[in-house]
Amino acid sequence: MAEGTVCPLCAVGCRLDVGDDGDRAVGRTGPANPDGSLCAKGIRAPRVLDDPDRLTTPLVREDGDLVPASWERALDRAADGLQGVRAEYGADALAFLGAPHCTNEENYRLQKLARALGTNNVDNRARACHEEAAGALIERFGYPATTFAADDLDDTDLLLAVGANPAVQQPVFFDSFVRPAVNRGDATLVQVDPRENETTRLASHHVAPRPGSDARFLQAVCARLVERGDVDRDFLDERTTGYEAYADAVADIDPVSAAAETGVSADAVDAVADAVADADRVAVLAATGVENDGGATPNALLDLLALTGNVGRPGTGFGLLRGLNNEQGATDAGCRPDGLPGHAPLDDESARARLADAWGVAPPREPGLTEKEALPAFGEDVRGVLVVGENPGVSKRDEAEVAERLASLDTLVVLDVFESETTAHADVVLPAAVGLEKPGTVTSLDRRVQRLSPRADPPGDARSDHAILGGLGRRLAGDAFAGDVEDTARELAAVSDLHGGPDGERWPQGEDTLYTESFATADGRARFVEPSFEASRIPEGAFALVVASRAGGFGMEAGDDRLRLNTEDAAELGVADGDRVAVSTVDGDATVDAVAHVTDGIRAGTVALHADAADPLVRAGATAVRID
Ligand SMILES: Nc1nc2c(c(=O)[nH]1)N[C@H]1C(S)=C(S)[C@@H](COP(=O)(O)OP(=O)(O)OC[C@H]3O[C@@H](n4cnc5c(=O)[nH]c(N)nc54)[C@H](O)[C@@H]3O)O[C@H]1N2
Ligand SMILES: Nc1nc2c(c(=O)[nH]1)N[C@H]1C(S)=C(S)[C@@H](COP(=O)(O)OP(=O)(O)OC[C@H]3O[C@@H](n4cnc5c(=O)[nH]c(N)nc54)[C@H](O)[C@@H]3O)O[C@H]1N2
Ligand code: SF4
Ligand SMILES: [Mo]
Repeated sequence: MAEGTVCPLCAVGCRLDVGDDGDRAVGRTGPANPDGSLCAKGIRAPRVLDDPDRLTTPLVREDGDLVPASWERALDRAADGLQGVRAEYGADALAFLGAPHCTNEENYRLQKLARALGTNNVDNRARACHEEAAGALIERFGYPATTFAADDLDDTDLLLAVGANPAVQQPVFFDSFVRPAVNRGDATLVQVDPRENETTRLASHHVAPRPGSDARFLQAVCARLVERGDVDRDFLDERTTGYEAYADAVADIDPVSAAAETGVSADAVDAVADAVADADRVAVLAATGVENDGGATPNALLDLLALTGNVGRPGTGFGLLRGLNNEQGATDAGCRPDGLPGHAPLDDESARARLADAWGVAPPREPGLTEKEALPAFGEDVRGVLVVGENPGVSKRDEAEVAERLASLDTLVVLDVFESETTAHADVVLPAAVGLEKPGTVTSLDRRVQRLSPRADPPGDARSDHAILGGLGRRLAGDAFAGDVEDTARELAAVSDLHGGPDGERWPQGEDTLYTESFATADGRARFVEPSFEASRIPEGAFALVVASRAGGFGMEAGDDRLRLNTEDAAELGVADGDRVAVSTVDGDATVDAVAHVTDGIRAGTVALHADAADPLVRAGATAVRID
């Protein structure tokens, strides 16, 4: 029996316990933190337990104000609100948004409620941080998930980190599995990122394509491999489809013009192609930096792996470096509008039959709205919303717009542990327990499903999301929502091909490496698709903008207002290190102030800002900026 519980913060999945002082966590040995270490964030995780701002009682809106209410009354109000919308406008006027901080069982219950009421409008917001990589993985390999086991990275020869900063964002994963492999001399780390970051220190090679041109760089590497015959012919013949058409298409990409498009030398293309060809085992580590080009970069990375037979063997494959603690599990449990629990397609008849058996009603067949599609429809096609443990009220896209949308709903029910921009618009707020206070399972960034063990009681009248969703579900859909977390876990195991493996093992059914025999596609083969690339244009005199740390700081990190600016560019602009500069969108719609940080750690023509500082620019849709 594993000790302690799982860290409630990030998808690394370290084990920890609450220390004697109640304020700090102590590490417990676990598969993700084999030496029992924690990062600075994890150590502070227990602070939430005694936070005086925790929600401790249900709230309902009366005459414009949120006032305390009994659970009976609050749940009745919530159920009546949602049922009223369904009766008047139909089930597709409801949307269910959850729950990357919640357990697999809670997420399963949430999507079950949506589908039992007749809609596939169920999604989770953390999907957005890996949307394009996940989409490419589904289309090409089958599952939106890391294909390898983190502890197999000690067999890897070449690690390719693209748009990722695991040294900071997944620190214990990095220190447990990446750093040792590189330091032992077994693995080489090559980094592709427009700026240097903390991960760069471990890299033997840092390639900095112009922002927006990573895909072209990687396609040129693939073209080189194809041209030189450095491909795995047996793998291509036996395990893939579409290679011939793909090879024809990349034959048109020549390294010299690709170098001009990307601002990276043709030699760098060759150097990375050589490194890939020389390695027996190649693994990719990709995070939110690959999400900027409609899937072109993740697709090029999957091309590279499939071309060289670097998937389906230990120490090879694609690492989807998930962010929040159960972002992987929320999606696996079915909180996606286009897939059922266990990533079964909506039209999978055997999955549908199992669900109908468990629920008494089959899920709808038509895909629902994604969260991104649902938000603009609030107040129009979407009238009633249930939000579990996320905060759509804060959006990099447009805060005021989202606030207006939330306010225009007929009914909004929110399960959270704190008041937020979203609870401010709610008709009913239901106080939830946090990860350290509840049982269930969560799934790490490499598919490991670990059991939680409650370390404290929820404050006041707060209840687990599982219990709250049970209360709502029984009111709205009857007895299918009875039972405890164990019952839900058994049901999930019965309806999903992925769930129900041994505690602490990876899905599916304890498999460490995905796709050893076949891919999870219709014909069992990995698919090649036509490579796509659209060059982005940076206007004369403007700089390409890179935004880092978009994932925020779990509310614990202060943003930084430094503008990273290349030494040559600074000289040309007459800006010195420490000078205050104004950073504006090209048309001048939005401007932010920043402090120049002059460095060779960013390529010329490109500047970088922390997400907090860049927010107004990002909301204005800026990919290029002017500096004054
Ligand atoms: N402005 C802005 N926008 C962002 C980001 C950002 O940093 N800033 N980051 C982007 C990224 S990478 C991501 S992953 C998403 C994250 O988006 P969200 O999922 O909205 O992220 P959080 O704000 O971490 O958490 C949402 C809420 O969950 C609550 N919560 C925590 N644990 C539990 C629990 O066990 N039960 C319940 N019911 N509630 C719980 C918290 O109190 C918080 O109010 O946002 C994206 N958008
Ligand atoms: N301490 C802490 N850790 C966290 C979180 C947290 O809030 N605090 N949040 C978690 C969450 S929800 C998430 S999603 C993850 C995010 O984890 P990451 O995605 O690793 O986070 P970032 O540092 O935002 O981005 C990584 C890199 O992408 C690069 N990048 C930006 N644009 C491009 C581009 O066009 N091409 C390339 N090649 N690179 C680009 C940036 O320069 C940056 O170095 O972190 C998780 N871990
Ligand atoms: S790396 Fe992630 S899971 Fe591990 S202690 Fe830090 S925040 Fe928690
Ligand atoms: Mo995220």
